[in-house]
Amino acid sequence: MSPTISIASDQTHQTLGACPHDCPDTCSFVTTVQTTAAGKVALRVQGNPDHPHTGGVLCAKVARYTERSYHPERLLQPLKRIGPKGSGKFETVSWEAALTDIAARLKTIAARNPEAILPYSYAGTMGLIQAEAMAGRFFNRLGASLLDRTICSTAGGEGFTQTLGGKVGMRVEFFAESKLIIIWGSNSIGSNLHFWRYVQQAKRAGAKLICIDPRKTETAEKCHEHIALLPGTDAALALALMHELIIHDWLDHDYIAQHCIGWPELRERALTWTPERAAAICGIKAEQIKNLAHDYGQCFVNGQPSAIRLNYGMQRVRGGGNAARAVACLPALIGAWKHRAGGVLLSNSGVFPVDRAALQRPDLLAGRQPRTLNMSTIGNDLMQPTSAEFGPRIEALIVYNCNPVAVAPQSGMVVQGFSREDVFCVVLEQFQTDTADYADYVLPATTQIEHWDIHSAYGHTDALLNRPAIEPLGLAKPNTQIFRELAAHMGFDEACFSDDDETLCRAAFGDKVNFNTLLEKGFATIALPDAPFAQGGFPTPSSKCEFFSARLQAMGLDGLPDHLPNYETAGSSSAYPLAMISPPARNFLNSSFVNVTSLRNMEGEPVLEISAQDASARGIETGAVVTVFNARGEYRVKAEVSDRARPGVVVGLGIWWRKMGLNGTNVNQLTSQNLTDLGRGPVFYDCLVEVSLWPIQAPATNP
Ligand SMILES: Nc1nc2c(c(=O)[nH]1)N[C@H]1C(S)=C(S)[C@@H](COP(=O)(O)OP(=O)(O)OC[C@H]3O[C@@H](n4cnc5c(=O)[nH]c(N)nc54)[C@H](O)[C@@H]3O)O[C@H]1N2
Ligand SMILES: Nc1nc2c(c(=O)[nH]1)N[C@H]1C(S)=C(S)[C@@H](COP(=O)(O)OP(=O)(O)OC[C@H]3O[C@@H](n4cnc5c(=O)[nH]c(N)nc54)[C@H](O)[C@@H]3O)O[C@H]1N2
Ligand code: SF4
Ligand SMILES: [Mo]
Repeated sequence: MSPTISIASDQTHQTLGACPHDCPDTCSFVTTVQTTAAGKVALRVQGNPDHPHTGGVLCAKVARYTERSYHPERLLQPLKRIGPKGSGKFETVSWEAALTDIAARLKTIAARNPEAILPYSYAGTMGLIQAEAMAGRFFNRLGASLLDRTICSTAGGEGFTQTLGGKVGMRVEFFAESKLIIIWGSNSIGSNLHFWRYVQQAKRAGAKLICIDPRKTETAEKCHEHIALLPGTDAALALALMHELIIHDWLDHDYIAQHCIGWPELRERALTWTPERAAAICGIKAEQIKNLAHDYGQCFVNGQPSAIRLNYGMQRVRGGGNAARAVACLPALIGAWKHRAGGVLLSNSGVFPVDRAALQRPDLLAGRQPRTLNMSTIGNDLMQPTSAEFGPRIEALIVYNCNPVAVAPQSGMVVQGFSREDVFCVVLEQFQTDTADYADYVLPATTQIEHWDIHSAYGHTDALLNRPAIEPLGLAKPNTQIFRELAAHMGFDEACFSDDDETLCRAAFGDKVNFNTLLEKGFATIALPDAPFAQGGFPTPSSKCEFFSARLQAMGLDGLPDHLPNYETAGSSSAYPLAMISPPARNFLNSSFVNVTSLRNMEGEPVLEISAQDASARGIETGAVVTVFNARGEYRVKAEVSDRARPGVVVGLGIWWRKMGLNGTNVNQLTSQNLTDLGRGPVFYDCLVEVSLWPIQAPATNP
């Protein structure tokens, strides 16, 4: 089957692909390719009009994907470090020289203990093949340490798994039919644009929109109500909402009796959460909670569907897992699941029949059980000596699809770890990121229009196929090919290291998704019921919605959801009185695209949003350079006095590259390596700071 789907003219044709980025929308796209004497050139990338969720539209970032692929600073040759770590000084080397030396170094370390080698990756590409397919085989065969990939979603994911049984929920398209949509901890317009299209349809049909977010985002502005609570107080709000449902008897007693467990216990807990008690914690008016409950309760009374769109914004705090659990309980209380346009959606990634064992081949561990290290504490872990508890000191890092020096918490320590002269570091990258600056070898990787991949999604329920539109640029290779060749240099001769990328794509879903449909249309819809839990049947051990979780209790944890105060609670420290959150920027994708000039021009420069009240108390005006600091470090940035920030909360938007920061840092210089209550996730939005005009006498900086 040829990758050409239509002939647009003599010289151009179109190839179907999928957006690789860590975004709930996983768009289907069409690349227009021109064939020239010098080879194929991708002219543009556009949304696939035939894919309903994409609707022919891409976000501003990926509409400029060719600018990324053909960027003058694309890494196109293997590089070897010649300057000190972090200096970014490299010379070009041949693939053969690089792979020979890397294999020799890894063999020496593995001969002592392969667990001293750590793969470090996340969702730079969400593709199942360029992410962990060949890489998983390689590291399993090697017996390297395993990585717990917690940096984004494990707290909420675990909260949902303990309550509903998995990352499952409403089908996104049915939000268009909801009568009340609560957007909770998500800036849909910025980071889930195609969901917002369904919200617009619902709004036109009369739905009420409520946004729950400390920041007055572009999404909050367009909703009918905005509840600007303090970061990390969502569980208190959810419990007080339950309180109101109980005292007004806006409860679906049948649904609760048939499809839920732990109601008497949850009822008792919720009755302790009066709106007044919660309002004091959330920093809002009790009236707002009562109104929210009224709107939610009235949907039950009137038999109308109400839907909650959670995203990951509210679970990046100490109690994030409990907060997600509390919200996951709400639809069952009013029987919202009975409607296909009712319920809650955090992620639908759990519905995809991905055959991870076929891709990553854990059997290659051959009985070995390597330790698991948490990616969210990489700063600490790189500084650990060998010990019985920790195991061997980390001697080698292989980083791909991730930029930890910019995105991992408490970067002062991450940088210190990556600076270790005795850690051998290889980075597979498309660009010279903050992390690549610390590599011994940088290996050039292809972009999405240069390789095969296959995708599940987390904001809709279609599988997608991505076919290469052009040949790899320069000497760049797909991650899979790099790991294949590295395997050969290590002497790994298992047949699975010869599987090509198309074979891997076919193995991802086996016969559970029709590969011919993917080849022809670029996407295939997973067959699912319209209203998955209308009759209960949750994928929990009890098949019920578990208000009370016996599994959590068995782990020594609270069996019921509760509000757990932040590690760093606003107002609790006089030295650092402001809570800082650092949510995604609209024109970047985490730290990706920061180097694409047109997008950076739209985003402007790094800023700290601060309320007029907090700014004037510090003599700060828009445009002033301020220093944002706490005991972990300092970040220098321009202030923007803005009503997007509520009093007591400052917003450092987007994960800028450190090297573009005024003092070579970004927001993560300030965040901590504390972990969430469930899922061992990071607490990016549980972070107290102080802000002063610069220059000031900042306290001595601890890493
Ligand atoms: N344009 C763009 N899109 C993206 C990304 C990006 O960087 N840029 N990142 C992608 C990734 S990796 C992810 S994980 C997804 C999801 O990314 P999310 O983390 O869900 O990001 P947002 O949709 O911005 O929603 C976060 C919102 O939560 C708010 N928030 C912060 N703390 C709290 C809190 O304690 N409670 C509540 N209720 N709200 C809080 C923030 O102000 C922000 O508006 O987005 C993806 N999409
Ligand atoms: N302060 C703060 N920090 C955060 C967050 C926050 O909200 N606030 N959000 C967190 C979240 S939700 C997430 S998911 C993480 C994300 O953090 P990361 O996983 O690091 O995501 P990106 O910043 O997009 O970086 C991905 C890198 O992968 C590279 N890449 C893309 N495709 C390929 C490929 O095919 N091959 C190779 N070799 N490389 C590729 C890109 O060039 C890019 O440099 O950041 C977290 N950090
Ligand atoms: S980043 Fe998200 S919205 Fe943009 S093209 Fe990719 S999947 Fe679609
Ligand atoms: Mo994420």
